[in-house]
Amino acid sequence: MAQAEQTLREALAAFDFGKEAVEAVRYGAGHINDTFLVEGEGRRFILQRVSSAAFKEPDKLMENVVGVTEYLGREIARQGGDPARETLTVVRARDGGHSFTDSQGGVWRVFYYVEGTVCYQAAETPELFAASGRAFGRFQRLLRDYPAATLHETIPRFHDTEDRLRRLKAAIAADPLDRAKDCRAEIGFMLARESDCSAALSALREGVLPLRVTHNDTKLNNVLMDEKTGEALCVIDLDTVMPGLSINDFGDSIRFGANHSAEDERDLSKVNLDVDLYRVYAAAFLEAAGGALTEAEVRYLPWGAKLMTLECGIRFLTDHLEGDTYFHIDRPGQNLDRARTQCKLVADMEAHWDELNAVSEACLAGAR
Ligand code: ADP
Ligand code: GN1
Ligand code: MG
Repeated sequence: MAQAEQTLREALAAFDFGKEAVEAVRYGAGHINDTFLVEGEGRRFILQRVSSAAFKEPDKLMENVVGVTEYLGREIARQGGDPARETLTVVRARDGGHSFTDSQGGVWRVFYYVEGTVCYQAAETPELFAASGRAFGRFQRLLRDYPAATLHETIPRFHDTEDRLRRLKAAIAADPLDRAKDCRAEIGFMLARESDCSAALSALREGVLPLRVTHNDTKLNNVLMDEKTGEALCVIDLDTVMPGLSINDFGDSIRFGANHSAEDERDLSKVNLDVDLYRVYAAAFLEAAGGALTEAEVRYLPWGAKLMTLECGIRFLTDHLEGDTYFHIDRPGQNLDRARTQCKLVADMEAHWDELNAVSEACLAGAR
């Protein structure tokens, strides 16, 4: 797909920002959509071109986003909160639709910018990380009774780790850019964990883990923190809200946040799991989920962390081999660097496996 800038003007004209000649600037650190900040009359907006590489059915995606944000808005209001700040609000296009399709087939949508918030790229303090845990735990609880059957699967097999490994194997076999030779260690690391890829899926198939409505992309930078209170305010990036596993929502947060390095850090000596951050997040997530999780889910939390990290590494490596068509990159080799940090974190989780399981047991004991 062409640069979003090529049709940005068309998109700007399709929505009413309250004044003529609005400007848009690239915004945020998401890997998937093209995000712009728009200065409208008296308020700001987020304008996004939905990734066509990630999302094949953007209309269905928008149906999910509208359904979920409206539902959350009602629940938040019922509990005395402020829906305008605590969830996203979709702004309709001039033609009344929830999105606009440009002359090249790109799909654009607009949200109100949630003012007075900060979006962090790293868990700078344990308190901050705990706050994000409360936000995602609360998200789980708020959506507990959401009619799951009405949700479209926006990315088929999104957290199907077995399928992700199959796709990695296909990319290794095809190796269109002759890159596999430089990733032998990472490939070996991932293929050696083939049986692990089935751990959560087997538990789901056997009825040990339940399917729930989950966020599926619970990175720290997918929650906005209140600038004044430091508390988590608004869970964003709702494109992958689908039926899924609670342990994956837990695990993806751990993958990204329970360490002190960037996702693409090249010095792997800096990439280490911080078990204290893991502990702090687990307690906050479970408390805010308000008993929504079963004992089996709590016991599988370490698997959620390990599998989301392994799976994300598999996805980064697959994208590197396929020519970086899915995750945005700013420099060559970035997806390989990302894959390497994920391998390092998985190895660290394995090294601390008993401690991670002890966290679950302590949480269960505390809840009794
Ligand atoms: P991606 O799928 O590419 O990650 P996101 O929806 O997460 O896209 O948006 C990218 C970034 O834009 C976020 O990490 C956040 O910094 C910012 N952002 C998105 N929506 C809003 C909003 N409504 N208000 C304030 N910031 C936002
Ligand atoms: C993407 O959209 P963003 O940047 O919040 C990706 C996640 C990955 C993450 C890795 C729809 O998240 O699955 O875990 O990058 N989102 C999608 O940083 O594929
Ligand atoms: Mg995001």
